[in-house]
Amino acid sequence: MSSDDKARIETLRAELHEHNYRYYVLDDPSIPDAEYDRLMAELRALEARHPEWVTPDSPTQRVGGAPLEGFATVEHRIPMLSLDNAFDEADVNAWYKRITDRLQTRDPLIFACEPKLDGMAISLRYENGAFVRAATRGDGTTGEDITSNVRTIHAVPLRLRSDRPPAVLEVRGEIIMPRAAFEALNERARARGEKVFVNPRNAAAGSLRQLDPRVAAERKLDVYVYALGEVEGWTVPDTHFDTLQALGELGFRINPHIRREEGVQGCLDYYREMGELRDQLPYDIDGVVYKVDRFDLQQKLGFVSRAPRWAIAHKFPAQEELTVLEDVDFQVGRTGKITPVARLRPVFVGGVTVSNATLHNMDEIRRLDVRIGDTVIVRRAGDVIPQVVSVVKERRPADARIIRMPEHCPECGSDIIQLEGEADARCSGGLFCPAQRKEAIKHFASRKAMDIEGLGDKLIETLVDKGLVETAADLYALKFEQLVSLERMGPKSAQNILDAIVASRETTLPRFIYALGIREVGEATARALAEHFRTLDAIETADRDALMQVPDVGPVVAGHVESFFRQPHNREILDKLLDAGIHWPDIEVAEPVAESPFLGKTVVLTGSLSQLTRDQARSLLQQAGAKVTGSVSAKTDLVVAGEKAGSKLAKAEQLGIPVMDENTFIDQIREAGLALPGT
Ligand code: JCF
Repeated sequence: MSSDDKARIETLRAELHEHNYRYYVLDDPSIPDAEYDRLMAELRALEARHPEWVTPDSPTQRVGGAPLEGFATVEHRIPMLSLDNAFDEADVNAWYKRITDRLQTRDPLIFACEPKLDGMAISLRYENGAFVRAATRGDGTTGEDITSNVRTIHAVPLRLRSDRPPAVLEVRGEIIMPRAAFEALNERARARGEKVFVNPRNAAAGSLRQLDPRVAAERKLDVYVYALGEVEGWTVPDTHFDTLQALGELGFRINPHIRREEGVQGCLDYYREMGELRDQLPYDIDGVVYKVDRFDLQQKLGFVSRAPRWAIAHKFPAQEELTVLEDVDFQVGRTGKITPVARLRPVFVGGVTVSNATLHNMDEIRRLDVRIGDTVIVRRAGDVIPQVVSVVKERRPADARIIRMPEHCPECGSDIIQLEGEADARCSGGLFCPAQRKEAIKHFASRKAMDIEGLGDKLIETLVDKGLVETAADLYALKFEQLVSLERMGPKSAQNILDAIVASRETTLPRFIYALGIREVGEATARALAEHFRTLDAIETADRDALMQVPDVGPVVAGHVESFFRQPHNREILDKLLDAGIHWPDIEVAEPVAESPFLGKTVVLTGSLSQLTRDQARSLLQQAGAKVTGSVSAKTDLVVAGEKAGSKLAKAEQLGIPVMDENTFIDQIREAGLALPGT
C-alpha cells in the first residue's frame, strides 16, 4: 500500500512536471486544465497522507511557507555581469572594431543576438537537478535570496528535464511581468485607490521583493534565461547559442527571438527588425544584446571591470521621458465620458513624438497629484496610449495650477455629471452634444462598422459643424451639391463618398448592430447578439433576461442594449436607417459537427492568419462547436493565434491559457471533417 503510494507519488510528480513544462514553457499543453487539476489534487492528497515524502521540488510546493522576516544574502561565486551600452550605430561600430582588433581577425564574427528584456536579473541554482535557490543580482557579487517568490513562477522548472542532471547548474536570466499583466494589476490597484506601479520592471521587482510568497504567486511573472553561472558536472557547449538551446532542453524558457547573426551588419539588421517588433511584443524590451557566440573568443576578450568585452547592449529609444504638462483638455467620448487629456511639451518617447497622454479620470489626477506646469514622466510602450506615470515634485513651479473638472461640457455646455461610485464623469447632453454626435457617426462609418470608405473623421466633423448631418441616418440623405460645396472637395471625391455611402447599405446584421454604438457592445458582442437572435426585431424586443442568454452578455451589457432600444430617439434613427435601404442577408448558422476538439470550447482568435480570413476562421470554429468570443478571460479555453498576435496572446500566456498556431488549427479543423473555404 505504502510502496504503491510512493510509486504513484513519483509518477504523478513526473507527469505534473511534464504538463507544467508543456503549459508554461512551451505554451503547448497536451491535457485539459481540469485533468491537470485532478492530477494535482491526487498528489496533494497522497502527500497529505505521507508528509515525510514531501520534497521541495514537488509540483505541489510552488506556493508555501510563511511570510519571511527579510531576505538572506547570497554570494555569487561567478559574478553576475552588467553590460556596456551602445546608443547608436557609431557605438556599435566602434565596439566591433575594438573586438576584431583585439582578436586580430578580419573574418566576420558570429554573434548571438537577443532582445534585452526590461525586468529583473536573477540567478537560479539547481543541485542534482532540483531547484534550490534564486537570487537577485544585487551588486553582482552579493544578492538576496528570493527563492520562495521565484518558485511561484511556473516557467521556472522545479526539476531539470534530465535523467543525469548536473551536480550544480546556475542559470542567469530575467524575470519579467508581461505588459498585459502589468496593465491589469494597475487597473485593479487604480479601482481600489491603491498604489500603482510605474512600469512592468518595477512591478516585477516589487513582486519579487514581497515578503509573503502568496502575494508574489498572484502576480503573473515570467522568466527567460540567457546565461550560465556556476556549473559542475555538465559539458558546456562551445557557443552561447548552443548553450541556450541546451538550456531549453533542460526545461528553461528561452526567448524565441534569439538568433545568430554575422558581422556588424547582421547585428544592425537584427536591431532594426526587433525595433519594428518592439511594440507588438507582450513585454517591454529596452534594446538588444549582441554577444560573441564562441566561448573561446569570449575568453580571449575577457572583461573590463564587471562588464564583458564580448557583449554589448544596443539600446532602443527610452519608453519613459520627462516633459512638461502644458495644459489639460477635457475630451468628450461617444458615450459622453469625459476624459482629461494631458497636453504635453512634445517629447520623443518609445520611438515616437508624443504630445498628448491620457490622464484617465479625476481620481487618477488626484492620485498623481499632477498640476499644470508640472514636469512629468511620460511612458509610451506597445500600442497602449501614452500615460503620465508620475510627477517630479522637486520641479514644480510656484505657479503650477490645480486641475479641475469643468462643470459644463466643453462641447455643448450641458451639465457634466458624475454618478456616485463611478470613476468617470459624463456629459449629460446625449445626442444634443455635437462631440457625442461626431464620435457616434465616426464609429458608425468606421471600417469594422459600416465601412464607409473616404468618410474620414475630419469630414464627419465638418459635416456636423455645418449642420449637414446630425445623426448617422442623415448620411444617407447627403446630396452631391452639399458635398462639393465643402472646402477642398472635388467632384470626383464627392461622388466617391456618395457611392461609398450607398454601397454601405448592403451590410451584415453584426456590423449594423456594432455600428449603432451601444455602450459596451463591441464587435464580438454585436456578433453574438446577431447570431443568437438572428433578426434586428428580436434584439430590439428582447428583455434583459433574454439578452443575458447570449454568450458574454452580462447584466451591464444587457442593460445598455435594452435601454438603447427603449429610447424613442434611437428608434427614430433606426427607422430612418432602415428606410434609407440598409439591409443584410439572413444569418446562416451551419449545423455543428458531432465530434471535434473544439466542441463546447470558448475560443478567442487573434493575430493575422495567412490561409483564412478572421471571419472564415470564426465560422469554421463555430461549425466545429466552439463559442468564439472577443476577449481573453479566465473563461477562455483556447486562443488561436496567427502572426503578430499582440495583447490577447500576451494575456493568454499570462493566464496560462493554451495557445494554438494556425497550422495546428487548420489540421484540427480538417480532422473534424470540415472543409476550408476554397479547398
Ligand atoms: O535581457 C537582458 N536584460 C539581458 C541582460 C540579456 C543578456 O543576454 C545579458 C544581460 C546582462 C548581462 N547578458 C549579460 C552578460
